[in-house]
Amino acid sequence: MSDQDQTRAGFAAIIGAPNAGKSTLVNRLTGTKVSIVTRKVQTTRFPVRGIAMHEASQIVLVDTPGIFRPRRRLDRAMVASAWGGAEDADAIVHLIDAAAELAVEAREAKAADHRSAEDTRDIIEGLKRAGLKATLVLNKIDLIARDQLLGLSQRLFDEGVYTEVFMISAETGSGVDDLKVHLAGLMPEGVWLYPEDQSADVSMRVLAAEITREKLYLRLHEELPYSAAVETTAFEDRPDGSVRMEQTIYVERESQRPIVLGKGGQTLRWIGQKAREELAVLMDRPVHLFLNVKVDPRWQESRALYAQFGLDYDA
Ligand SMILES: Nc1nc2c(ncn2[C@@H]2O[C@H](COP(=O)(O)OP(=O)(O)OP(=O)(O)O)[C@@H](O)[C@H]2O)c(=O)[nH]1
Ligand SMILES: [Mg+2]
Repeated sequence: MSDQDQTRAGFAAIIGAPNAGKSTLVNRLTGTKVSIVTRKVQTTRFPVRGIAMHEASQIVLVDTPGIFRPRRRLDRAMVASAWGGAEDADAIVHLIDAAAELAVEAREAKAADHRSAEDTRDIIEGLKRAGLKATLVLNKIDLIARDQLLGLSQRLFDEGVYTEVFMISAETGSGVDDLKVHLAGLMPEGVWLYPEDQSADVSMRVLAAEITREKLYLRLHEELPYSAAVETTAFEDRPDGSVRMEQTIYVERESQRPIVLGKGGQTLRWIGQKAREELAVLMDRPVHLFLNVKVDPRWQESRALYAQFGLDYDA
């Protein structure tokens, strides 16, 4: 076997503030949708694995929940799992929304940019405390002028926690290939952890629930805050080759049920239709999807839900 044939495989954790573009990057690197993306912060709730190949290297990308100052139980579990993903990884990517950073520096920032920059500071401090080194990746460069990036990357690099800097747009794909080559080189020598043609490691039940949650947010991002969850309660392969699924959307308050249903049930129908269409393409077969809405003020306190997503209830 020549050097070229030596297979490599390992884990690369993508950490960053909420909304930095972590899930967009993981989908881009794997070339498929493994993780849902929305304009809302705190979209990703549990680590999702996407698998990318470069030559003889396999990179198992761990898309983590955003790291921020946690208040509720679900927040704590999400942040703990993000750090857990980083500590166990062979490579850590710290993804930063460069547009938000620059807006703060230019004093043109919105509240969300300030939060993002504060979370970035916390992550840098966390890396320092844990003695971890990361690859710095500045994202959303499609939104900013190139000449502003140099100063920003220098200032961040001077923190002493980064080994390399990349500038990318996860959305357009600019710079992403270089990053992939770099990560491939950081993977330790070893046999592949997944078949070469597999691009995700997330159960269809969970991914299906995530896709419905994405449509829910897409349609109701203003009206319905963070307080919804989706669970796939039945998943059945039918003899005719189709799949029959039932899902429950949990909301926290009775007043949120009519919002999800919409007038004459049309909002729920739209969500179901969009989710079904995407699932049919993803699974390459017809999908029958049945949604119902339940009010459960305590879904965020349900141990079963945490277990389903591999989160630590007691974090
Ligand atoms: N303009 C631009 N927008 C981007 C880019 N990457 C991501 N976005 C947008 O940023 C928003 C957040 O993207 P996500 O991929 O969901 O971010 P995330 O870091 O996974 O967010 P959480 O899961 O909430 O922590 C979405 O609206 C994306 O379309 C980029 O390179 N350029
Ligand atoms: Mg995400």
